[in-house]
Amino acid sequence: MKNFLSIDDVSDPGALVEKALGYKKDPFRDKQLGAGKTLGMLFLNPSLRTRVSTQVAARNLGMEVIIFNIDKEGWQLEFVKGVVMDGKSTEHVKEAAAVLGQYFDILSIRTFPDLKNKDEDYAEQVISQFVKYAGVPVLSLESATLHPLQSLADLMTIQEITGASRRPRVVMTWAPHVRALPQAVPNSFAQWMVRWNKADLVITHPEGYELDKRFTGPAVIEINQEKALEGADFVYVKNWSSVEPYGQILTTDPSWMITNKKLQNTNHAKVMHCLPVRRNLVIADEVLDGKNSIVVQQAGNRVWAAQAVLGEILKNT
Ligand code: SN0
Repeated sequence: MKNFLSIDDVSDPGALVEKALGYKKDPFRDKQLGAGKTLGMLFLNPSLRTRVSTQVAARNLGMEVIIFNIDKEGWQLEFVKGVVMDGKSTEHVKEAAAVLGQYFDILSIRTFPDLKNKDEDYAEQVISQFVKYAGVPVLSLESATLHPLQSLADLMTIQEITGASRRPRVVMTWAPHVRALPQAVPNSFAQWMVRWNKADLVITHPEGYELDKRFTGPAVIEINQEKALEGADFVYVKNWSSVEPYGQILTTDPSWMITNKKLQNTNHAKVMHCLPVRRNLVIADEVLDGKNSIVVQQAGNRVWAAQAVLGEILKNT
């Protein structure tokens, strides 16, 4: 593996899930693999789980980590080519990425979309320029349209709970929110689930919240949430803003919130969310505090997912 930007960088998702589960059982089995290597972590946006779990994962492999909150502590970066830089931005990504590539063996980046222009966000103009100019492997810590480390941890969690039993029914449901959020988590989850092909994926959302087909592919879309949830083994809850028109809140209908009543006709479904989650807006307290919630286990698995990916990249660096 060279870069890790999406599932397209993964030749065998099932094997990567198994590798992550292996690290969970034996965290230090490759503790020399990253000795003498440094991971740079650049944040253009906030992070809790991704930041800390990746740092722990890197340490388990013997790596050094340097974190840079470039949005708060760096010069304002320019990403547009050929502009006269007489405005707010001080430094072009061409120099910034190339320089950072001199300091690290692997460069990781978190960058959210602006949610203003779909073409720009979906072209991944921030992370793709780091790939172009850094000259070292680049690892996504969530980009404008995808969150692959999250998705790997999600699959790992489903695999861990399902084991060798029958193919589970996984329902990803939209839930209300007060802010316009990226589509990165649902896009990525759908893409990984489809490619992994070890579960049946159903996506439910109010009309108008259709995700880009390039990520959801053959997944079943059901706009009746109650019908979608019937018989679910896993309910993956997430808000996202609309794709068309881009980045809008079309409804905040509270009846889409996940409550115990909503879970009544599921197959004792386990409830997942990438976190952070706004209680009693997205998911009710009774669910998050109940026995069906696996959000903490899911977040815990972020370490092993990050370790599996770093382990793969380190093999080639
Ligand atoms: C981000 C998202 O992509 O939805 C990060 C998820 C890992 N979530 C948020 O930005 C939540 C913001 C909020 O105000 O609740």
